[in-house]
Amino acid sequence: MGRAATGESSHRIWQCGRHALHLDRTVIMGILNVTPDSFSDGGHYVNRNRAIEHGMSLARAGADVVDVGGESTRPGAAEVPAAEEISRVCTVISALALDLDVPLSVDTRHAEVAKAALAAGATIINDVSGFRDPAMVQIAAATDAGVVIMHMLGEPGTMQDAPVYGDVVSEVREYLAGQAALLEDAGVARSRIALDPGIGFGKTSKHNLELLRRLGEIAALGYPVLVGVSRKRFIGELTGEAIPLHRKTGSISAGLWAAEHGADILRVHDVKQTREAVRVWEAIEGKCR
Ligand code: HH2
Repeated sequence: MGRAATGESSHRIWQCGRHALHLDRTVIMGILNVTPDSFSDGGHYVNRNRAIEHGMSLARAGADVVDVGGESTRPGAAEVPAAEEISRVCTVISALALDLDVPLSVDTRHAEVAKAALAAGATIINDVSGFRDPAMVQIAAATDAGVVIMHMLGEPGTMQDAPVYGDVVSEVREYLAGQAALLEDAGVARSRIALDPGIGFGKTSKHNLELLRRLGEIAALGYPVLVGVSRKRFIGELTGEAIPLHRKTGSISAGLWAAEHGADILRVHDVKQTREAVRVWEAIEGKCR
């Protein structure tokens, strides 16, 4: 069952338009890539009907949010013209918004795409470029959408070219805190903001592991924390699985570890398996059901 609700709550919530996502249990964000070239499922859901069916199946499998993306951000991916990205995501979002009561999020770096997606029915802007573009900040401020501020070093095309940090966790935390303050100054309510360390975005495997190990330092900022480890390269490096589709077990392990150490929202491809793993872990933890 989805976790979005309307109305007041004394629990921690992430407010995304009319949806209030309760964070007393882990929120699962299912990934729907309407792209020909995403690193793990590129080309699977370019067809509109297949994409819509997959979005519905993510919700049936237990996704609390469905995150729709029309541009791959894998290292070296080609940039997509905004009109093409809009046409990919908006037809799918508007169809899903008619049938689903889980919140829909748009995974985009482009302000005009975010604007069109919100008009089509999305209630979350997931910006992997961390609201660097003032136009994106303005759109967030002019609406009541939830926002995900993600940290990325540089640009997708070059971000994996030997990324260097002094202390990766402090630098990512400082960046996220600064961007959250910027959005709040622009008028975005604190309750709408989630932070994401951006696993794999301008980070080596060592950086990714350090960020996960010290996730509590990011959670200590007090905002909901989103983590995306699903099928990523560092999981393959650890398990020896070169094929992203075969990285489910490693992804779920990392996701559960993140949930135990401060992640409120897990962005995943394998919703059913992650939902089951989280359910068992939460029962052992004694979290309410
Ligand atoms: N990772 C990807 C895309 N969007 N958004 C957030 N907030 N956090 C992430 O870790 C994140 C993200 C990359 O994964 P995927 O969408 O599967 O691949 P691609 O970018 O190739 O479409």
